[in-house]
Formats: sequence, C-alpha cells, structure tokens
Amino acid sequence: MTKIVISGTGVFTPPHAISNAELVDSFNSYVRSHNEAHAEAIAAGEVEALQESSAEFICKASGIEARYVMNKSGILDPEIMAPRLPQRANDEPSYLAEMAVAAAHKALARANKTPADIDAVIVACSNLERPYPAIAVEVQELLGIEGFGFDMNVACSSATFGIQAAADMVRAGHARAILVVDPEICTGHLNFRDRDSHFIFGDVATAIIVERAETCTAKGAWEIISTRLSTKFSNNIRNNFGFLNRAAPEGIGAKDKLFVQEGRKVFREVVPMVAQLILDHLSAEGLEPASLKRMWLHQANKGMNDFIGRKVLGREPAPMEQPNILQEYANTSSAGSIIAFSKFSEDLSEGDLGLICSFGAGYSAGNVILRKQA
Ligand code: CO8
Repeated sequence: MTKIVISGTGVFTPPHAISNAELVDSFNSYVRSHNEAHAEAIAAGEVEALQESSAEFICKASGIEARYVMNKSGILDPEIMAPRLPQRANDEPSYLAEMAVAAAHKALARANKTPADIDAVIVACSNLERPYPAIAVEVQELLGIEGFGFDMNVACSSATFGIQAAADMVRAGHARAILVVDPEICTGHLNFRDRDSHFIFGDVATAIIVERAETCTAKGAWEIISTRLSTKFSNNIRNNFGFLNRAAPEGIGAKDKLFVQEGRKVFREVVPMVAQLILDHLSAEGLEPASLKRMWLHQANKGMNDFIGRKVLGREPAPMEQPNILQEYANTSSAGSIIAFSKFSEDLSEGDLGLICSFGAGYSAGNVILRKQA
C-alpha cells in the first residue's frame, strides 16, 4: 500500500492573550452590576442572583490558565463580553482564511513544499465564518493553489477527520499533496456571560501537509500508519446557531445560539469512549499501548487527558508522554491536538510511534497512529 506521511505542521497563534485573572475580573464586574441592577427583584425572589467566577476553580477544574484571542478588548469589556471583529469587505481576506494562510505558510516551509506542490485544501474546523463560498476555496486563492478545496465540520474532531480524508484522497491518487487547516475563532461562539463555560475556549489556527512518502523531502516526517474515526449522537455539546434562525425570529439571540454543554456528562461519557477507541484501534493494528512514545490528545481538560492516559497505558502517564498545551491555549477545538503534535514531536526518533486523538461534539472521536521517519 502507498505510504502516506504528514510532512509539515504549522501553528498561527493570535497576538493577544487573556489570563484567567483578567477574564474572571471582567466576568465578576458583569455579575456585580447585574446583581446591583436587579437588587430588588433578587431580594423579592423574582430574579436569581448571579454568582462570581474564580480563577482557582478554572485552573483546578480544567487545567486552563490562559487563552489567545483574536480580539481582547471586546471580550474583557463587561458591557460587551464578545470579540469585536469588524466585518471584512468581500475583497478582503476573511478572518478564518487569513489565520489559515498564516499557519499554512509555516507548514509548507516545514514540509519543503510550495503552493505549486499542493493539489487540494481542506478547511476542517468547528465554526465557519460563512456558509459559502467555502473558506477552503478562498485559502486556495490566497495561496495560489490549483485543484480543489472544501470545508468540513466535525467540531473538535475536525482535524483528525480531515487528516483521514486527505490521506485517503492522496492514496487514491486524487491529489499529490493536501493542505489541511484548522482555523478556530472559538471565542466568536462562546457565551462569556455563562459562568460554567466562559473560560473554556481560545482562538488559533493549525495546518498540516499530507503527501505520499515518495514525494516527501522533509526530514522527520510522520508516516500515517492507520486512522480510525467514530461518532455517536449526543446533545450534551450543542449550538443551535444556523441559517433557519431567521425563520424562528423569537429565538434569535437566545443562549442556545452559542456554545452550550453539560460539562460533567461530557467528561463522564467521552473519557471511556475515547480510551476504548484507542485501545481497540491499537489492538486491531497489533500494537501494544506501551509501544506508543507519545499521545497528542485533544485539549479540552487536563483531568480528562489524565484519565484517558491512565486507561490506555494502565499506569500514570509521564507528562511528556501526553503533553498538554491547554494551560496556555485553553480549548481550541479541532486545533488542540495538532498544536500539541506540532510543538512536541520533533524530539522523537526515527521509528517512534505516536497517536493524535481528538474528541468532542457529536460526539465525535478520531485517531491517527503515526511512525516517525528518518
Ligand atoms: N467559577 C467558580 N465556580 C464554578 C464555576 C466558575 N466559573 N463554574 C462552575 N462552578 C461551580 C459550580 O457551580 C459547581 O458548584 P456546586 O458543586 O456547589 O454545585 C462546581 O463549581 C462544579 O461545577 P461543574 O460540575 O460544572 O464543574 P466540573 O468539575 O465538571 O468542571 C468543566 C467543568 C471544566 C467544564 C468540565 O466539566 C469539563 O471540562 N468537561 C468536559 C468538557 C469537554 O470536553 N467539552 C468538549 C467541548 S469542546 C467541543 O466539542 C467543540 C465544540 C465546538 C467548539 C465551539 C467553540 C465555541
């Protein structure tokens, strides 16, 4: 069978960071002014008082300490509590395309490739800036790539689903090399007034190049040994924003048109599902969990990753066996496991095995088993 490799990766990190303390300060100002404004109704039991958030809780419950964002001032302004990104004119690059291109340049450089070597672009992410034209076709245009492009959304698992799609298409001969990009402006759909989730997400873009081993000239590429995807319907992570909202105007602006989740249920249900998916996949490939040198797991919650690591390895994983980046980036949806892979894979040696694993809304989960090349 034709050998397929990931020959380059790139990460675009937005210029602004927000610490937990800054985010909590803004949230708590909002809570205090809300409670003051509704003091009488709260005293009469007609309105429930809002509770303050805490930086200690956020760090303890999730492992998140900070996040990068495309716009800081709007998010931290207690009167706004949302990013402010003015609408771009049609002849300007869209935000997602611009971020994707920045990550793509880095991945192309690492892969020793130019746009002329790429035949397709897949934009795989959770929140697309518009329904059409596809962001991928715009990325193609901005980079000068011939061929074709399309967008796809499998929430936090978009990147691994995109990698499998790209690997299959390259193997089948539909493209020589494919650029898979995961631009995520998660803050656009995060409810910064919701205490349970206001701290969860950040913004970023990642890119990878998938090609045949025989065309790869980059040192230290990663052979894609095998991929496995799984989905199981759940309403526990949901967003009802969509094109039919205008057909039901009474719901426009309601909380369910932003990210909503039952965090506890997600934690409880997804951890065993993902651990089993990894164990079954390794077993089907005749691989022992102990043969994995590294796991680049989805970056939603440190406790979740610790659980999955323990279940897969049957012991306490060492921190570098499954590096986390969520303390710095928070949850960046589809991009999280790719940031971890991009930042923590160069030190491994030829022949080492690793696994990228994503999981999230859907539910959806995806594995990519990799072997380091010379
Ligand atoms: N500050 C202080 N206290 C708080 C806060 C806060 N901010 N929030 C909640 N509390 C309190 C609660 O009131 C509760 O108090 P009590 O015990 O008195 O009732 C206590 O803390 C515990 O609350 P929870 O049970 O809610 O807290 P958890 O320990 O479960 O932690 C987490 C919450 C961190 C959300 C955790 O459940 C978690 O991480 N779960 C997994 C979530 C997950 O993996 N989600 C994946 C979503 S990502 C995805 O699929 C992509 C979707 C598309 C992206 C869209 C971009 C916007």
